[in-house]
Amino acid sequence: MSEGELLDRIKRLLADIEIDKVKDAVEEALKAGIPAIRIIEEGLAEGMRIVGDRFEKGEYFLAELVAAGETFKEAMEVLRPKLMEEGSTVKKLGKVVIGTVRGDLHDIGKSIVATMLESAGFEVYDLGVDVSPEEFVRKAKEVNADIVAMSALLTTTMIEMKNVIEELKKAGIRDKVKVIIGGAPVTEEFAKEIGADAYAEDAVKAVEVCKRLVGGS
Ligand code: B12
Repeated sequence: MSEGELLDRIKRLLADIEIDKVKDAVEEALKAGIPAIRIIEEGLAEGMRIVGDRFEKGEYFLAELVAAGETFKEAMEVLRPKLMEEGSTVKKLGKVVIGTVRGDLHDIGKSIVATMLESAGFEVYDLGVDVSPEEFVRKAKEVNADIVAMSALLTTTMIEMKNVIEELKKAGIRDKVKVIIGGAPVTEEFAKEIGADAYAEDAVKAVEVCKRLVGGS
């Protein structure tokens, strides 16, 4: 099978919730020499997009969302060490506090961004999901963060990003940290509107933008 066919197969298997076959297909793609980040972005994430669309159309239900989420996470266990190998961990670029905002439990994309930043040389503090503005601020202060990175997948929780920025202002550290936001419903315009410093649409761009934010490239 060609690289394109292998990636397409992963996409299709995840989209069709063929859970048992996804991990094997991922391992096969790795054996074929496809970089982990391409397997994630062009295989798994594409498949996940289809799952989301089918859910929206009423063709899939919550059970399918859960199964696809779990499968993605299992595949990430195989891919995470490879992602770390593919990055350069030589110099420390800066400290990033990352989390999914309050009320939001989606963590797959956020965790990919966290792993990519770590493999690129950032020191990453991952606060997990459902993170309150106070928790973001507490951690940013504690570790003297350079960047606060927030993820939201629900239109209803995007507003929490603004609350975190307000909390950073209240704590008097807004000018000491850069704020980057992301997640499927988030846009560049929204970032501007709430006063964030940056937005990135995927994990590869997130690394580029974070390097720029700390003056690294
Ligand atoms: C898997 C999934 C779930 C899983 C999550 C499992 C987990 N551990 O994360 C479960 C089943 C738990 C779930 C629950 C729900 N979900 Co859901 N879910 C999804 C789904 C299908 C995929 C999300 C995903 O993981 N994508 C794959 C990753 C790789 O992509 P990503 O998250 O977008 O991340 C990339 C970029 O966005 C970016 N990025 C992400 N974070 C960050 C952060 C920074 C700083 C930067 C720079 C970049 C960045 O980089 C990532 C990598 O490239 C989406 C559909 C979709 N199209 O997004 C719906 C979706 C987000 N869910 C939805 C809904 C409605 C729900 C529920 C309310 C369902 C329900 N009735 O209970 C609950 C809410 C629970 C909660 N309180 O959070 C809706 C949201 C609609 C809306 N407009 O708000 C969606 C869009 C589905 C749909 N089309 O209707 N869900």
